[in-house]
Order: sequence, then structure tokens, then C-alpha cells
Amino acid sequence: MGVVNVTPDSFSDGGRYLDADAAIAHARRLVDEGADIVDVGGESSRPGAAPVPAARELERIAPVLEALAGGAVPVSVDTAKPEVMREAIGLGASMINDINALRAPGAPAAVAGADVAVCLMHMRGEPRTMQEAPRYADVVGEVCSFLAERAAAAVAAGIAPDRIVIDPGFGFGKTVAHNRALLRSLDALAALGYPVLAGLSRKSTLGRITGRPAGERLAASVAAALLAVERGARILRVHDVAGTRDALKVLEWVMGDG
Ligand code: HH2
Repeated sequence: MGVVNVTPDSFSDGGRYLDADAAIAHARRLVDEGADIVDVGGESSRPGAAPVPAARELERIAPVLEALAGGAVPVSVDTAKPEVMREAIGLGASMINDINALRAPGAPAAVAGADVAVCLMHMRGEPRTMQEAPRYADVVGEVCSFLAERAAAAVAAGIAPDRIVIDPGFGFGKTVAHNRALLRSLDALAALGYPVLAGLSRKSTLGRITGRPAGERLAASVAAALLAVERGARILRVHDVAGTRDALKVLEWVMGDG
């Protein structure tokens, strides 16, 4: 899954693809590099980010979605707002990627009636404050229970289980130690029975480990992506598709029997 941030303030590429034509060209480049899905977002969720009104978010993503929907790969829309979900589905989105796991009132209903996939992500708190001393007694257990509960709520709202993807939400209300525990135990999430999406690309934990700024975390991101796949991740949300693809080919070569 290649990331297309149509935002002025995303943590690693804010402002680069705010213009619709630049975002569309970037998305097409990611598809050429081997993305199977593109994930289009109009609101940054970096720690401390201010919320964006639904109308602004839609203004940003609509032209990009219109240009890409029905094209070579399915388009996912990264949003937590039911009104944006509904409009995005009307414009041809194939997946709703909700960092809030459909907790907003009306969000399950916005998705239930449409033939789209949904990603339910774990987040502690909200982006504005989520990195203020997050604490867990058992981070893996708590994330698993949360995702199991949100998946059950989605099914109860009429979303078929085979439309659901789950995600531990690396960096969303988590310290470096929490992210490590979750990556180590990703197979526990996979055991819930839903495909697992992992988003570690360029994240600050990788900066803490390597001492590198967001623009220089390609090697660390690719390493984290491979570790996630080995532990059961089925979808990787990444900014750098070409490098990740090459690494996956090597992994497939080692694991395969051809
Ligand atoms: N991470 C980000 C945004 N959306 N969605 C899912 N399902 N999982 C993630 O890990 C995830 C996500 C943050 O990355 P990015 O979009 O590059 O930054 P920003 O939120 O600043 O736009």
C-alpha cells in the first residue's frame, strides 16, 4: 500500500503533494513501482496535528480519488470522518482506512452498506495528545482486545468479516518499547483471523533507533517492513514502494519453493 498524503503537514512529506496534480502523479509513480493499493489522505495524524474540517479534507482528496478510482489498483482513503467516508465511497474508494477504527458516531453505518474494505487501527487517545506518556499494563493484550472488539462491532453493524483488516497502529499513542513489543508479537494479532496491515514506514521509532531524520529512513523502513511480513503482516503501508518491493522479492525468493 503506497501512501499519498494530500496534506501540508504530514510528518515525512507534508506539502509535497498538496497540489492535486502532484498527488495524482505521485500515486501513479507508486503504482508503477509496484503498489497494489494506494492510500490517499487529506488530514495528517502526526503527533500534535490539528484536526482538519471534513470539507477541507474532501477538497484535498476528491480530485485525486476521481483521477485514480477505477484505475490500475484499488484506492484506499485514510479518514476517520463518516461524511468523508460516504463521499469517498461515492467517488469510487475501494477501502476506508480509519485510524479511529470506526469509533466516530455514524462511521460503521457509513461503511456497512457499501462494498468496500475497512482497516481498523488501534490508537490510544487522539493525534493532538497521543504521545503524552502513553501507558499500558500489557500493550499486546490491550491492542488485541481492542481490535477484536472493534472487529466485532463492525460485523454487528453489517460489515462482513472478509472486508475487515486490522492494524496495531505503530506510533499512535505508543513509545519505542510499545512499538517493539507489538512488532515482536504481530503474530498474536494475525491470530485474530483478519489480515494485518503494518505501518512503520519512516516513523519516529525508526528515527530513534537509527538517529536519522524522516527523509533518511528508507533502509530502516524496509527492514521493519520485512520483519512485519515475517511476523504475519499481509499489507504494508509504505512511502517508498520500489525499495520495499525489491526487499519483498528477496524474501519471497528465500521463502518460496520455486
Ligand atoms: N500511519 C499514518 C497514517 N495513517 N493508517 C494506518 N492504517 N496505519 C498507520 O500506521 C498509519 C495510517 C501516519 O503516516 P503518514 O500518513 O505518512 O503521516 P501523517 O499522518 O503525518 O500524514
